[in-house]
Amino acid sequence: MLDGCTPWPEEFAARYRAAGYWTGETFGEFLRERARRFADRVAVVGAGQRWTYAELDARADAMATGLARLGIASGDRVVVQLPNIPELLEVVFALFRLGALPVYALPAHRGSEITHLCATTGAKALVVTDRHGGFDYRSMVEGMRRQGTAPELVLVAGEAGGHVPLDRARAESPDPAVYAAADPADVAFFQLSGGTTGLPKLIPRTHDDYLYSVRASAEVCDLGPDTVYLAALPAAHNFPMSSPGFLGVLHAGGRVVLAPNPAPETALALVETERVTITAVVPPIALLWLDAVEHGTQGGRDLSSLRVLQVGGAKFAPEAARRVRPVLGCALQQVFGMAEGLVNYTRLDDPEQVATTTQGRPLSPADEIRVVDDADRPVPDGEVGHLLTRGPYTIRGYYRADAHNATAFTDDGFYRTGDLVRMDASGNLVVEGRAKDQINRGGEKVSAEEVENHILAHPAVHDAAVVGMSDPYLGERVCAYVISRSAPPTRSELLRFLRERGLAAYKIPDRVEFVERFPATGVGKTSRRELRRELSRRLDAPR
Ligand code: OOB
Repeated sequence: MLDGCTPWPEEFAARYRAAGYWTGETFGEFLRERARRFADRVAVVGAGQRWTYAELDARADAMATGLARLGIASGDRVVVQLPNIPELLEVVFALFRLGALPVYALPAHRGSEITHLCATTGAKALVVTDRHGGFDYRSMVEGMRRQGTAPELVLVAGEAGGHVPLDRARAESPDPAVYAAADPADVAFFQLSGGTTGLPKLIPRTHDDYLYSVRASAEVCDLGPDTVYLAALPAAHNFPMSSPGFLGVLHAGGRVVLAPNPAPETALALVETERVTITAVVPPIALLWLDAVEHGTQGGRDLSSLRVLQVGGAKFAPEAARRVRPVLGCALQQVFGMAEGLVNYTRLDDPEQVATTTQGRPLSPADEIRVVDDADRPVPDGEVGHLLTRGPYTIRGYYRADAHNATAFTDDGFYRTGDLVRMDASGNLVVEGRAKDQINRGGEKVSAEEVENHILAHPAVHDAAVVGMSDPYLGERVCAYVISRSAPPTRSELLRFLRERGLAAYKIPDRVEFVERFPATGVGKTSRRELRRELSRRLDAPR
């Protein structure tokens, strides 16, 4: 396995192979085989384009050949930061053909995150789009160039500026000599963790483990050639990629429709015109859709094709969950997953009570679940504890992170999810809270420590503590407590400072409180728990 990664112990690998979970297929072969089976069916629709399976396959070949001529070879890492456009699929399958490894960044990431991803993975190239969501990615790259942190090769979809246009990278005729066979047991790509530490961690996923989760997810979600899946969330995230996501849909021979954004007027129009059957959103988007259909501008839409709305990434309140069927006329499926592996689903034939009040049960019979107390002892049935997990598609370690891995995993290889859950009598998990220093801002994960480090870089800041504050719409927002030196920066100055450091917009604090000192724990550490309490008192106080 790639240096810096933790393999599954041989006995587990042998077991997963014997059970038929790990089949030895690679992503390169996956598309090839799908293209043979479903050649003339439409595979992907988006940004004014409509490609069949055969076209997607041919484009991946042409792009692979072009990328090889630009110097990309087997084993190279390439940071891919593309919005929901068909080229995202073309590029990643081209990289798989070459045996190169995509590093999946989200469109919301900025210079700070992209620099870190490029550095940690030693990326050979970076693929971005020109503009998306009001942001110019070329200027981000230029900023990185000035600091000497951009890879030499930068490909741009659209108007390339001074960079290599993606459209011109494609070779006229494919050269099969450049394709390289990958080892199915080895790393296929990197996902990004939501993070609880100073810098986001990289998650190495293998062909064997990820393709298993894709196949099993497609089955649990009952996908088939008639499936039309709307990718409303950014497709590089694990949820719309593999739970069952666009990969699950390609596995089943269905059609992937890429939405440029999840706004109700964009996404629900696509549901109507493309006859979408299943889609996936985070809770705040589900709320927007419910309101837009029930009380707003989208009431007249024909959503009759929609069979399943998947909601996950953050806790979906039961009150909102119960509105899905009456308002949208489809089933609700809750999805509680993580880029590290484990994905739980409520099943499509579950009683309404289960679908609206639980976060489902593990995808695989081989997923091992432990609910434990602070000393790793199992809690009594039905009680809340820390969720630990191990299984055929859950990583055994982050990339190049030995010190962090020592605490993020148990000695026997269970991943400490940081989630507080209870298992109800039906065997389904209910997420009750979180023990990790992470803020879940409507599904977007923010590491408190990462944001604190950026605030601490401000010369007028003495200390910083970042906590989540509850929010009716996003679930949580980001609040920064700051102790300043003699001349405190203004709020807006501090926020501008953070933006200029190239921090993703969703990590920029929604609220800043300047204080004299922080409450301390017994040993004198800053008590984020006490700060959260203080904050909720403040928010509850009459103005
Ligand atoms: C998904 O993946 P990540 O890596 O962005 O975040 C994982 C974390 C979980 O550990 C948990 O804290 C939270 O997000 N989470 C949920 C949840 N789904 C994820 N918390 C409560 N209820 C849920 N339904 O977010 C992700 C990956 C694959 C599929 C779905 C979500």
